[in-house]
Amino acid sequence: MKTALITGISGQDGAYLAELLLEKGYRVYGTYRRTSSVNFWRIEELGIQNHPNLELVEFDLTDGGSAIRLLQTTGATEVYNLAAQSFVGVSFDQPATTAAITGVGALHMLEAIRIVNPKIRFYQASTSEMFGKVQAVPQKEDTPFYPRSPYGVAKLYAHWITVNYRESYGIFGSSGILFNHESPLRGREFVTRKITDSVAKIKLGKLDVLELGNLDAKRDWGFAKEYVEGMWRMLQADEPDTFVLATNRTETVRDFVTLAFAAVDIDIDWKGSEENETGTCRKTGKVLVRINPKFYRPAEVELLIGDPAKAFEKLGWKPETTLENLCKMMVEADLRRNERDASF
Ligand code: NDP
Ligand code: GDR
Repeated sequence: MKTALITGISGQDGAYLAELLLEKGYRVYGTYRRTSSVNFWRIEELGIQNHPNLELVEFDLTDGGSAIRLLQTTGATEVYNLAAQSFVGVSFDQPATTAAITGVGALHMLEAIRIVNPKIRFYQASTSEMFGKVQAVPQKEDTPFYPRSPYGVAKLYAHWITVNYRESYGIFGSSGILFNHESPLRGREFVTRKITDSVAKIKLGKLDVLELGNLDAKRDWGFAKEYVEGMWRMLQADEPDTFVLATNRTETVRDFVTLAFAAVDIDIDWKGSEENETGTCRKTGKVLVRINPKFYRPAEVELLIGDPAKAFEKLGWKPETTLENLCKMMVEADLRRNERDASF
């Protein structure tokens, strides 16, 4: 039986990856952080929390010694490093914490691999945020990096230290440069899920207006469940490498809002510009979306669109779910949750 370790199992990707590896017959160790109230809602929604081959272990990525013990005690031969302070907005307020977890955290895992068992295969969760300020369109593996947030800078360190351990010590370290991927399990602080949850609440009369920041930002949004399959494929390849996973389609935040309202049969009419822009219901004239500058970022990534050709060619990976279907799936899940639970 293959044994895998996933850091960050309480997050979106950790939950989907655990589900996938359990289906493939792996023994899975998933790490979570000690907090005053640990929350496993994602693995509970997937129904895997009591799976006999799943073991949850307490771990903090900032603790290098405990990374060594973790590899010694679990005997994992594949390590997926998904844990991170992953919210770009927060990284501007907590840059040092972000650097320690999101950047140096990857080094702790790589050092532990070098010490405990250099044959362990390592996946690093890199990100399109490393491309940041547009240097080329679409972005691919050889596009120059220009991160625009403390999060992006920290991830760039983690990416290069993975490449460095591959080249210096022959460690099988692969880096997946994943563009935004979403799902009903996405955290509510991220824009897609904030939108789909708010649209569900507006539809059900639980919320009046959705407040957002930059509506012009363009993102390449895919379905998370398909992206974790790509992570797994990277660690099954003959050689460690760097791969972009993306859909090669980009849309604005405004477009995603329009799609989400369309999923509940509300037609949105956009009026005004910049801070005064509003989205109104075409039928009733009621303002349902407005700008709140508090959601603007000190520096923005304006346009992301990725070319996943290398992943298709070398891994046979390609995205399947359209943005329309992804958005509908998320709105429907949020409608169900909001209907079921009055305090949701
Ligand atoms: P989430 O924010 O949903 O999950 C992050 C996970 O990291 C959580 O389980 C969190 O635990 C854990 N974590 C945070 N800090 C620590 C720490 N100090 N020690 C141990 N665990 C910690 O992220 P996603 O699932 O969306 O993303 C997974 C990874 O992929 C992240 O590294 C992210 O940066 C990266 N990524 C994500 C993309 C996306 O679009 N989703 C795109 C590209 C890269 P807790 O629940 O306790 O907070
Ligand atoms: P991102 O995702 O920063 O791309 O990072 P997020 O959903 O937070 O923002 C996407 C874009 O939407 C704009 N935006 C808003 N964002 C949020 N969160 N809330 C708002 O109210 C809002 N209004 C407009 C943002 O300015 C931005 O342009 C995600 C994370 O999952 C990272 O961990 C990952 O590495 C990247 O995707 C790829």
